[in-house]
Amino acid sequence: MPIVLGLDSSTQSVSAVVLDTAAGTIIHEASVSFGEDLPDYGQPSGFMPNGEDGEVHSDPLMWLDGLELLFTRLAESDLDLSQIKAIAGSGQQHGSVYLDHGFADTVQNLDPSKTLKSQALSHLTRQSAPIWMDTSTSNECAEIAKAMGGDAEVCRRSGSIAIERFTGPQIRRFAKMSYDSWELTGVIHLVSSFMASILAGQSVAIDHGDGAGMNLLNLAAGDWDHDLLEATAPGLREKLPPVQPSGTVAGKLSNYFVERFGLSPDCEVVLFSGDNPCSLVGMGASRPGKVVISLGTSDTLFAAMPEARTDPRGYGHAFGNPMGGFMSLICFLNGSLARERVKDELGLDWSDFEKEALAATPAGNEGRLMLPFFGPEITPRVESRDAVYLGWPEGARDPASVVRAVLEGQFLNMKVHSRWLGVDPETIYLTGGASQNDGIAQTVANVFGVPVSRLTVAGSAALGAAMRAAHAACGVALAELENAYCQPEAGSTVTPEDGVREIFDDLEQKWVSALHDSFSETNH
Ligand code: XUL
Repeated sequence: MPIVLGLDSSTQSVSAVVLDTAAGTIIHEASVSFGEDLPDYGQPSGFMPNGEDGEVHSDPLMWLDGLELLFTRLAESDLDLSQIKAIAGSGQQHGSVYLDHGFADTVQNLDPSKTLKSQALSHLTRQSAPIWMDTSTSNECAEIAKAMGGDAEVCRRSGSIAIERFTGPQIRRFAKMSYDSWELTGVIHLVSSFMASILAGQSVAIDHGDGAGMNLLNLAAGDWDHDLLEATAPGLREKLPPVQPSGTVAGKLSNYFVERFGLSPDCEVVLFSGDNPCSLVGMGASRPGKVVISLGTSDTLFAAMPEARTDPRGYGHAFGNPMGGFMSLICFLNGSLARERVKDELGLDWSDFEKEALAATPAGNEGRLMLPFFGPEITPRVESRDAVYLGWPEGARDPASVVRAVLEGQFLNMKVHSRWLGVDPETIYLTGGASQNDGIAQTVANVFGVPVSRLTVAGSAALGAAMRAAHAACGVALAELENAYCQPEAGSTVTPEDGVREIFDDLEQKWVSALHDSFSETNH
């Protein structure tokens, strides 16, 4: 059985995992951090700081430089890259790249003696790519909803109400604000399909998993929705790649990677998907039954669904499940950046964060609570500029209780805003950078009142991508891959502490009242 490569082009880094599916092992992992490895771009967290009006953009050329550096590192390792039979990937969702009509030709004829960046540069009709953290498109969301006869209709067709970070509203804003550049645009790619196009040496399709995060795909039809396209921007149909099932083999690897890094000309490229759909696969959760919480730049909660169910309040989304059917997803913007802010403000390092702070305070924080929204939040939809602290004596916010409060506040928020799924999980599967932290896992178990399990691999998006490559291009059975790669780490399961259920039932009520008292949630 074959050796396959999974890539993950995420907000802060681009990373790789290589699987030997015959041995059932991970044989290599590598990563490039945009902030640390490519500091000249001035994007320490992978996006341009200080965007105006809620804009958050990244430089797509930085992603290409990152991809190239990643392959350089892979080629310098002791791996024989010519053994890789298939590649698939994952991309941060919703981000969009705007390219001219010449891109398709250039990508088919990439010159191995030049960098990717130098060849893509002149084809960008928009120099930067809006990413999922962008909240600048409230007007466009309202306009799309109005044209469609209301948000309920947008949700019924696309699986989500019109959402600021989703690609359709972002496209509309670009078409409105920069019509000349819009007219020059020949193709709009998602991060996933852009990276896949570079690898496959052709402008490839968008997959059902990531395509559903655009407010443009008709979920039931599995194709672009004519009315949503019309409501979004003029001439949009001609600028979108086709949509295809996630398991589609796009073609052979571009000669660029063969010549430059020694990969095989027979290596196949499978369509990339979004990071959450890929994580669903990497967590062994692509068949219904498991609920996953992923702790990353954003935190997400997701589960496979046999049918597309939508959130009546508009907070959750239905996406395509790369293995067929659908998945639900709820995204929380104030994820690891909020946790890091607390950690930095209090001058802690990660071990303090976990051990001292949580050990020094009781579950439930003696009723002290935080609404942990250090910036705008999308679930719930609040325009916050700082966290709200309740229950501390004046001027006496000790660091330990603040640490506990940010974690309990984040997980209470997840619990409250995932009820619409109607799923009572028996176990929660935790992934993402912060999931390795025992204190954080314990807090999730306490707040949700169920055991928390962790898998051996932290990067479930790259793993899921690699599993998709093995399944789609090499015919390896999903069950076999799940047996090998998606088992809980021995001894890693954390169960709720005794007697915490009542404490958190009580705290949840207080937390919900505090939310209503402090913010009027804005919904369009
Ligand atoms: C999901 C979302 C984020 C990004 C992070 O809707 O916006 O989880 O996918 O990369």
